[in-house]
Amino acid sequence: MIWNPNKECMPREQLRELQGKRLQKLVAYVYHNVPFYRHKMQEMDLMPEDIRSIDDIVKLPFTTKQDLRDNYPYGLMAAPKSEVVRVHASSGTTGNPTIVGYTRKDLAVWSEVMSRCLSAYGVTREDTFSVSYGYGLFTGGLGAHYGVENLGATVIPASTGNTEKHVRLIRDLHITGIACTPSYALYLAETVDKMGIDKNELSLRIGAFGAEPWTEHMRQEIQERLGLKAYNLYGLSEIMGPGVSCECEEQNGSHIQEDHFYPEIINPETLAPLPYGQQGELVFTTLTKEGMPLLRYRTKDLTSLMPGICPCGRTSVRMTPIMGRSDDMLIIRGINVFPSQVESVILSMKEFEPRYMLVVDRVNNLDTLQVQVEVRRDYFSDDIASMLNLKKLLSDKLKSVLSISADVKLMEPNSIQRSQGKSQRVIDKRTFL
Ligand code: ADP
Ligand code: K
Ligand code: ZN
Repeated sequence: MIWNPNKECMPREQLRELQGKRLQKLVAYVYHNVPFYRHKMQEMDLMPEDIRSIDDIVKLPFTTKQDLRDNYPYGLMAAPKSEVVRVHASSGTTGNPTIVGYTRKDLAVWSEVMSRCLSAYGVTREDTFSVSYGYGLFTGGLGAHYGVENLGATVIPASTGNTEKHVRLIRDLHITGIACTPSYALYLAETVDKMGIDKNELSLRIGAFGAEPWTEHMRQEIQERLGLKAYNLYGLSEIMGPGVSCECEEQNGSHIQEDHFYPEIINPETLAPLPYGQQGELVFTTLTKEGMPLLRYRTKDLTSLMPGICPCGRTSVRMTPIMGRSDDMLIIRGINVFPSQVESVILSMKEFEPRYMLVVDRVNNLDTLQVQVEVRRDYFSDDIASMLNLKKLLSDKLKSVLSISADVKLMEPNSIQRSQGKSQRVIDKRTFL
């Protein structure tokens, strides 16, 4: 079912006209309300009137994650405080998280695009849908939650954790749909097995999976083990949260909600725009956002836009699965982790050499993070109790900075391999392709 055929199936020329109008309005809005953008445009000798159609978008300045950090917390907010009704945050490298703010209208748009995604997966008002993204500052939980409610299905705000209880709820409440990370879906499948429950006792039929890259192979495995159809759900907090793009029944690329989020692909080195079909960095302009609108936000996600119209009837452009990222950000159990976060914790403790290695793996379908770090000679000892203490101290600090737990492995001085050229600090044993 198509939730909003007027917008989702709009003829392309009409859509581009709408995007152009919305862009003009947006540029005037940020020029007057966000000093950061006004100054950038003035530096480029650009006035809002210079933007006449969507094609003029290439004249506008880019926005980066660093810009969000530099303007922490509210510097990029365009709406007055009285209009902002919700704030979300995602973790940052240096302790400054990036903050995003939403007006009432932004939340309505978010629910709308999430409902479009759920409809595309085949969710109806008859479904009982469990949201197992984390609820809280992350956008996953609440974002999916209000989309389900807005559609009229019954939402079960399960969040993450307490997986056995969740499995019982899935069985007893006849839950038919679930939104979570693909790795959590596999963990759920394992728990189902461990509890001795047959997948045929469950009524699951639809899964909305995202927040981290996943493969076709993983899709097959999740589908097989949970007895449902697994769909991709993509989004990022800076642009909105989950619902920026989603697969339809064709499962051939994810439709971008283009009337709200205008996508471009650029060469991440030269910043030159690339045509449909070519892989590069995905960039979004939030055409309708009021709280914290962004011009040409560089997502760091590598993908391509697909030429051609989808047989499902939607005219919005599709993106291919995310191939990776152009920066060093790792996604572990759906949470963004930068090696530099680990580094800053290690460097803050006198007991350690600035020598460390992050080993990321997937064990029993769940991401694991091991942090290997060299203990300074003066602090290294055979006393097990003191070593265990040190290990715990570092684990606790890492947990509070990363929001996920890491397995700390203390290493003898000089035991971590020195690299020849560019130092390699991450070994990611997971394969996404
Ligand atoms: P959230 O809090 O919703 O996880 P973040 O802003 O913390 O949002 O993370 C967004 C990033 O997560 C994206 O830029 C992308 O790298 C990754 N991501 C989200 N959805 C998907 C998906 N379906 N496939 C691959 N990567 C995804
Ligand atoms: K994420
Ligand atoms: Zn389609």
